[in-house]
Amino acid sequence: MITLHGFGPFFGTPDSSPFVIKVMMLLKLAGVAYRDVRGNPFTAPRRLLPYLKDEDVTVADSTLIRLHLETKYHLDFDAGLSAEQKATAWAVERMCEDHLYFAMLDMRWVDEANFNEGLGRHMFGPVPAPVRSMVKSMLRRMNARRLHGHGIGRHARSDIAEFAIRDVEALATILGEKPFLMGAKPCAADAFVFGIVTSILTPPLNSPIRGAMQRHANLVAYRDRITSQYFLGSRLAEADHAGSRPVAAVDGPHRSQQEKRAHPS
Ligand SMILES: N[C@@H](CCC(=O)N[C@@H](CS)C(=O)NCC(=O)O)C(=O)O
Repeated sequence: MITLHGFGPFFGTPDSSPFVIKVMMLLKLAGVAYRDVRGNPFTAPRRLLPYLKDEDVTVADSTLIRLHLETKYHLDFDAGLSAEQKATAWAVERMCEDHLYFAMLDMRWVDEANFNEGLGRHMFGPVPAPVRSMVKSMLRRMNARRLHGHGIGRHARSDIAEFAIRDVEALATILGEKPFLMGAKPCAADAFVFGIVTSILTPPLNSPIRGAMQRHANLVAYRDRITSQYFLGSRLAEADHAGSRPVAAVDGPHRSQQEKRAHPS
């Protein structure tokens, strides 16, 4: 069975990382059974989570995981989309992964009040008390350096928010009244877009980015729709992070009956 290494649930979202949520959703769309365990980014193949183990293969990076699933399980998460829709979906996903995500990192890690209320309070329980505050400061510095290297971290927080709000407006416009980004069925890009939308909306952290997202009823409904369709009842939103949790696969829309027989979930 596939093992997914993530961080664990956070404030009612399936995981504190939108990239881990992306992989969870891809696995659910694929209809492939998996279990998720608490991973350690310091020992992860690229020092980042998520990564997964599928029999003797280890795949690090959510997009490489998508490609692995599509190849090994004969799937096309974008099946039925036109070439233009595929290109739009890819561009939206890149905007969210390579820009909006970094604005969210600033909101969660660098904004001190949000950090103390959110990650600082809820993510460091397993770290031994004597070194906890040192580890917190070290990780905050690492994330600030990551943002500086990206470039966005060189700006004032108000400018970062303004850039990110443009992303939110673009997302809301592209989604429109459709249930999923490209229409009636979820495609690959929905996996990360859901991850980032729920990560920004769900924790009660204070940021103009979250405020902008809350003002778009279609994005809130999108978060609620995907949560109830794919994540409720899977125990993922429970606060209990201990140990590994087997997760029931949800039959995905992209697998043929033949493929389901070949790879029973
Ligand atoms: N490109 C990677 C990004 C993964 C990533 O940025 N993971 C972050 C959490 S959201 C991480 O592991 N951070 C740990 C660290 O920076 O030490 C993917 O698509 O999987």
